[in-house]
Amino acid sequence: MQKKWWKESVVYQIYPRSFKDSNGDGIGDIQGIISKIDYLQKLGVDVIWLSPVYQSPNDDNGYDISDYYNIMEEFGTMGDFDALLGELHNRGMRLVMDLVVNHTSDEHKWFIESRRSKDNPYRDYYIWRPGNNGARPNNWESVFSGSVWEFDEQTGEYYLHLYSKKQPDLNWENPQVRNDIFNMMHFWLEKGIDGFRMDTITTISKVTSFPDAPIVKENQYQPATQFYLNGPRLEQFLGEMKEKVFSQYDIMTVGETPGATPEEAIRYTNEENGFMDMLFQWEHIEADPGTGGKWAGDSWNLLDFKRVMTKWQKQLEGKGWNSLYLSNHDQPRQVSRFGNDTEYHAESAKMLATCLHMLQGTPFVYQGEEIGMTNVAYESINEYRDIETLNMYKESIAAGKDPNELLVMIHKKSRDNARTPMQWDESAHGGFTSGIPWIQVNPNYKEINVKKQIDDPNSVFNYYRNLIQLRTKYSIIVYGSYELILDDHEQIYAYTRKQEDKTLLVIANFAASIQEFRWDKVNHFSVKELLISNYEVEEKLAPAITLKPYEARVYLLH
Ligand code: TEU
Ligand code: CA
Repeated sequence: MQKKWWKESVVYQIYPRSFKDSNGDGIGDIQGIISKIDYLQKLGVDVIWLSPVYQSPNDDNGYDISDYYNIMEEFGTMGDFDALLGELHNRGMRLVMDLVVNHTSDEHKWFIESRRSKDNPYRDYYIWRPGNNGARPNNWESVFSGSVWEFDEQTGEYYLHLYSKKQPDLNWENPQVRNDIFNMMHFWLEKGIDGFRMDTITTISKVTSFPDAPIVKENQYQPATQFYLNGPRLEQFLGEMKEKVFSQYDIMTVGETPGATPEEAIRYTNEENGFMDMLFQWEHIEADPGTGGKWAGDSWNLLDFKRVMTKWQKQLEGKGWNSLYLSNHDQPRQVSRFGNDTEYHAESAKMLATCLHMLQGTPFVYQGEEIGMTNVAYESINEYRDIETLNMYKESIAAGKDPNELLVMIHKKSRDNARTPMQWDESAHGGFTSGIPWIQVNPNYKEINVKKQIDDPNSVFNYYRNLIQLRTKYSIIVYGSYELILDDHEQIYAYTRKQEDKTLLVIANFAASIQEFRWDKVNHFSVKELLISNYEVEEKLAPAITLKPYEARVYLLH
């Protein structure tokens, strides 16, 4: 297996709007990020992934870009951006940008031109179709509710938008579109950025006959991922991107790939002829992302989780590379979703981190995760900001659903769970802003905040710090091979990592109850070191040990 800097790194994702406001307008910004680099360095992460900071009307918080070559005014200037990049590089840290090229904003100059007339030179930059006897071209459902087609009066045709109607999909079939995108990527790479996180990259190739999707649910519009996920020309487009752009730089690339299988992942990420370094697989966080199953509820259980993680660990081993994440700006907070955000808040936050960071792959920490930030439950829909949440709510209310039931679902799954302001201290709005934040802070900021944790050796923050340090000291954590043990245990996730004559044993109790860990192979080993644990425990490892609620331990054996 090749050694690579991005395999040895830990990535920290910043959602700039919610990270730190420097000028009191209630919106996080680049100067705010710069003011927290010391903090990030203390945590020990070495790669920062910035969610989009490009110019945008913010229909989807920057994932709708109106100018790829400029910084969003609310976030600062290109000068601020250059300063951030310089500061990070001075400290030996790296910066990865979000690459959002499945779509642009409808306020991008290409789209403004495109919608003007059928013979405009930019017409084919987007996907236009005539109506189907006065109806929409097909029945595909948008990820953000409603149809994927929006009628445009000016030319009497419909344009495709998989996401919001203010996010028209680019037409990747058009070689000029690809060229313009590749040039834009060079612009940022020439500035010296260290890679890209590629937003919804596996949807750029569509089945261009746009057939109706089969009816699988009671709704006017139907999920149609089979016609646009991993589409017919995807690998050709990615191959071109690699040849014309990626291959010319020493960078890190990670694709967002909902619904990808391990087979696809190996094709996309293998070291000889893959297109990207790693991808975000989805199986462990959403059983059924393609059918709008997100709001339907969680069927999460530990046996499934172990099975899915093990499948990805084993199948990619030596062939591709895993990214490791439980949280991002689109997902609920991990401690609320998979752990226990009340009685065992700190214990379960640490346990989840241990379990994830000891797997093979590159760990991603989402802002606030390192202090155990939790889901939020606003009482009124008026406090929500996320377009996906608001569209779903409107559509469901129109269909006669009960608003209280909808709020329950939203409390569990809304993307705004991850987008409440970063909790820096116990002052107003968690120290995020001196003004009024664009979205309300989680009311628990007085208990959960950076200031309280930073000097407390037992805090979640310092646990993350220790975990990240371990990675830099023990190459077995990066490169060791993975083996699941106690396969059928319903509450304990335990596995080993092996490298030469060394073995790492990772034990994580996912339950709020006491569990017995019993492993007959213990006798084959002797304990070299207890590397980390989230309770005070003795170094020794017996064939049977009693695990406290959410207890986690990592042993180095030989
Ligand atoms: O998300 C792509 C994606 O697959 C969405 O379905 C996403 O999972 C959705 O948030 C589910 O709740 C990316 C970005 O991460 C997301 O923030 C953007 O809204 C989206 O692309 C459009 O750019
Ligand atoms: Ca600001």
